[in-house]
Formats: sequence, structure tokens, C-alpha cells
Amino acid sequence: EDAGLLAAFEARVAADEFIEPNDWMPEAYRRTLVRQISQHAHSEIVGMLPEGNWLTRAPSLKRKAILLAKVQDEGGHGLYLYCAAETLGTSREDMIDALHSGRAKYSTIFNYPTLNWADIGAIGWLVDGAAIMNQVPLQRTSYGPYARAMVRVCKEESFHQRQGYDLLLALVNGLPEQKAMAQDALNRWWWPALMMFGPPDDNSPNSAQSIRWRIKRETNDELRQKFVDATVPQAELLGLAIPDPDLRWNEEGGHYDFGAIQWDEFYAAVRGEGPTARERITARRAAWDEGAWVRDAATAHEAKRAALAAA
Ligand code: FAQ
Repeated sequence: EDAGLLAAFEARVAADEFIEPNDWMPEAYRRTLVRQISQHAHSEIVGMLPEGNWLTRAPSLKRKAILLAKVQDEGGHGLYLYCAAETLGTSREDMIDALHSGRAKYSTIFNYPTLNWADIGAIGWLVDGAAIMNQVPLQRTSYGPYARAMVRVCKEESFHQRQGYDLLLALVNGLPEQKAMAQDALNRWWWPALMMFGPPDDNSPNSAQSIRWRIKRETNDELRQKFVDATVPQAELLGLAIPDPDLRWNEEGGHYDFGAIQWDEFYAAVRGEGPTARERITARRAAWDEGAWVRDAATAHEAKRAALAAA
């Protein structure tokens, strides 16, 4: 690759300019973006499944309408992100095939099951809360189409986080059994939410280069710490206990210290081990196959339109 082009590219990144689809970029930068953006898109789409599971069992019309809107938003986020990745020269079919064949990852968090209604609250509060913490800095990521997609995504995620917290507030102010459901959901979702930020910085192979290229603006550990610090007071307000005996305020550091994360569990979830992961990919493949007639009809319609236009 031409040294002059590379130097000019790096200078633009260092000056916080956005790189746009037709600009020159190193091949490794393009590959990293396709990897991260497509995996982000897959996470949004697979992420519709655990909550979609509860649409038919929401306890009231109001809760059902809120959840339906949220799950549809996640589908929209996936579509913006696939479009952003397509501007880098990859195709939708390739990305979907990578997901279905297991070549591409999606967030570990969606390999956990949603066992009861309180899980829907915990997902909004913790999973969307973690997603916002990670995505706010991505509004300033160096690739323009990704950064711009993040602006709308973050606004919608804020609504998602609030609806989850509101759902849990209703439960903790209800019957003791309802408060116990909320505590049980927090117990199961807390550690997986911390794992969403990825491996620790000293074990994160992509971080150093992604930070240099300003694809990532903050490291995995920095974002995880910010999430813990923001979330502990929210748990206190709910009257729920975070399931970590080592969690304590560090006066000197001005942050919460927290216990050791079970990284074996994280890597098993990344590898897609366990029944829930198999269920997720089976559901995505079925949705793709059952949607074939829609893609065929759209293609046939476009061919007719083009033929008419040519006539
Ligand atoms: N799960 O070197 P690093 C949402 C992989 S939010 C699975 O640190 P990087 C909203 C990583 O890909 C969730 N794999 O990698 C929602 C890499 O493998 P690779 C989605 C993970 O890229 C809420 C390897 O480990 N958000 O969907 C995970 O620099 C509710 C080494 O890791 C995003 O994707 C993980 N948790 O940093 C939807 C945000 N962590 O690719 C529905 C954008 C790491 O080399 C309902 N992505 N790995 O084969 C990012 O910010 C980054 O890609 C990180 C990972 C921080 C996830």
C-alpha cells in the first residue's frame, strides 16, 4: 500500500475527521470495520429473539405495546448496521451466511435464556444500559456511516433502558414474590452484562489497533468500569442487591471495585456452547428460509419495473 496514502489516512484519523466510503483506507481498517459492524448488526437481530419470546406473554396491553416497539427498534438497528457495513463493499448475503455458518460472532449476552417476565426488565436496564455505554463513544468512531448510525441507535437505546428500569420499579414495588423475581433476574444477568464489554484489555487482541484508528474510542475495561459505576446506584434505588460480594466503593480511585469475572463462561458463550445458542441460530436460519418468498417477490418486482422503464 502506498506510504503516502497511508500517512494521509492516519493524519485524517488523528485530526478526528470522518473516513467516508469512497475514501482510501487500509485493507485491515476495512476488514476490522466489516467484522465489528456486521457482528454488531447480528447482535441486534439475534437480540430480538430473547425478548420476542415474551411478546405473547406480556402482562398488560401497555407492556406489550412497549416491548413490541423495542423489539422492532432492534430490528431497525440491525438494518442500519448492515447498510453501514455494505458501504465497505461486503454484501448482505455474505454477512448473513457468516452468521448462519458460525463464521461471524454475535454478542454473548443473547446466548442466555429469558426465564421470566422480570428478565425483560433486566435486559432493558442492564443489556441496553451496557449497549449505550459502549455505543455513545461509537458516535465518534472514525468511520462516518457507522458513527451516524449510532446517533439514532443511542437515542432509541435510551428509551429501551428506561422501559426496562420502569418495569423493574413496578415489580420491586409490588408483591414480595414480584420483588424476588426482579432480584433473581439481576442475579442471572449481572455477570453476563459485564462480559458484554469483551475480554480484559490485556487479553483483547483487536483493541490496540482499533484504538489507534479511533474505531474504538474507549477500551473494554474502561467502559466496563463506567457501567459498574453508573449501575450500582440504580440497583440501590430499586432496593436490589448486586450479586457480587467483592463489590465496594474505592474512595481513593473514585470508582467501584468489583469481583473477578468468570472468563471461561464468556469464552464458552462466544463459542456458542449450550442449548440457547443452538436455538438462536436455528431460529435465525428458519426466519431466513421462511422469508425467501419475500426476497424473491421483491426481486421479481424490480425486474418487471426495470423492464417497463427500458420499454
Ligand atoms: N460477545 O479484541 P476484542 C446490542 C470477541 S449490544 C461475543 O476485544 P473488539 C443492543 C470479539 O468479536 C451488543 N464476542 O474485540 C441490544 C473478538 O473476536 P473476533 C452488540 C465478543 O472487536 C440490546 C474477540 O472476542 N454491541 O446488541 C464479545 O475490539 C438488547 C476478542 O475481543 C456491539 O457489537 C462479546 N461480548 O471488541 C440488542 C458493539 N466481546 O471478532 C437487543 C460494537 C468480544 O476477532 C436487545 N462492538 N468478543 O473474531 C464493539 O464495541 C467491539 O466489537 C467489542 C469487542 C467491544 C464487542
